[in-house]
Amino acid sequence: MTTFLDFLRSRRSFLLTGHENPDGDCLGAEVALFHLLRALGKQVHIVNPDPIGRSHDFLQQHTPFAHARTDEPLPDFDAVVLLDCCQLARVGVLGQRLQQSGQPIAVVDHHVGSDRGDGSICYVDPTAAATGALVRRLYRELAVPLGKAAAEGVFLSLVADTGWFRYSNADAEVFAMASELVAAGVDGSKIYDALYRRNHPDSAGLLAEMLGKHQLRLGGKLALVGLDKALMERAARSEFDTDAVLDPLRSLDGVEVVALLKERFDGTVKCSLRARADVDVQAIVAQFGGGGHKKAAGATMKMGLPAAVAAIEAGVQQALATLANGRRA
Ligand SMILES: [Mn+2]
Repeated sequence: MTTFLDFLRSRRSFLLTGHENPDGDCLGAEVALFHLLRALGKQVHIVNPDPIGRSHDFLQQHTPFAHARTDEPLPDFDAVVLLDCCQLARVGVLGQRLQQSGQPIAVVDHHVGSDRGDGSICYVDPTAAATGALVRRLYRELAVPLGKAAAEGVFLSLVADTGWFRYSNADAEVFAMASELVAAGVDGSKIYDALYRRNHPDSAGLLAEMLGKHQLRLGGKLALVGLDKALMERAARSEFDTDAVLDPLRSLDGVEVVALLKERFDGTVKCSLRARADVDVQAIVAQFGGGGHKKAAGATMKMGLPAAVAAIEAGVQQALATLANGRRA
């Protein structure tokens, strides 16, 4: 932590970035760190590999976001901070450009093993519910008061990664922070509406179609949905968040693991796993070079959709068997 704070103090201009298709935690943490560094008198730019999605565009009211899907040169910077991920490989083409810059790379993250990523300076705590919570701690360490825009960022991080306080990672720190953020003027219901109540009219039909494709396997312990390229393309056109299929499947009695597999145009499959009980899904995706948390993890699998479905089923089956053996022992 001290080394990390010294790093923030010693550098002049920062480029903040995160993983491809940035989610609420990534964006919220970027917002909070942007305003922290500005309060310290630093120059700061947020440049993400992808543009900000429509549901998160309210953040741009108080915080400027750029993305690297243009030919524009990068702003000047003498430090990079990777948020909510630890590998330049997850930052798309921008990752290579940042590596080539030769500037030091720092990591703020809460994923398992992130201290072994591409950062030369790390502030990593896998017990933290969200990356935004780590940035909130930095404000305290540096005795910088949290402004309204940064408070919204931290709140967004917390709700994104705890499923609006429903997951087991919603610990005392999360609720204490949330209480303080609401007291500071964050309007949670306004943020909820901005995120989830402006969906494209096609969304209901897409959700029904995707849920209709679900299969229950392994005696009902695995709920799995495979989405082919054509359906993914239609979802992208309506900016449909495919994660919406996870919760209804997670609600089924007896389901221990939910798997969402999305076919991509480069021939790979992006898989997302969610565990309801004791299964460690991070260990399952690790076999395919993925990562994440014990109860929520993902990987990019270099194989076709049918092969990926079979591989995930085998991985979950093995994990369930290991768990059963452990319980018997
Ligand atoms: Mn996160």
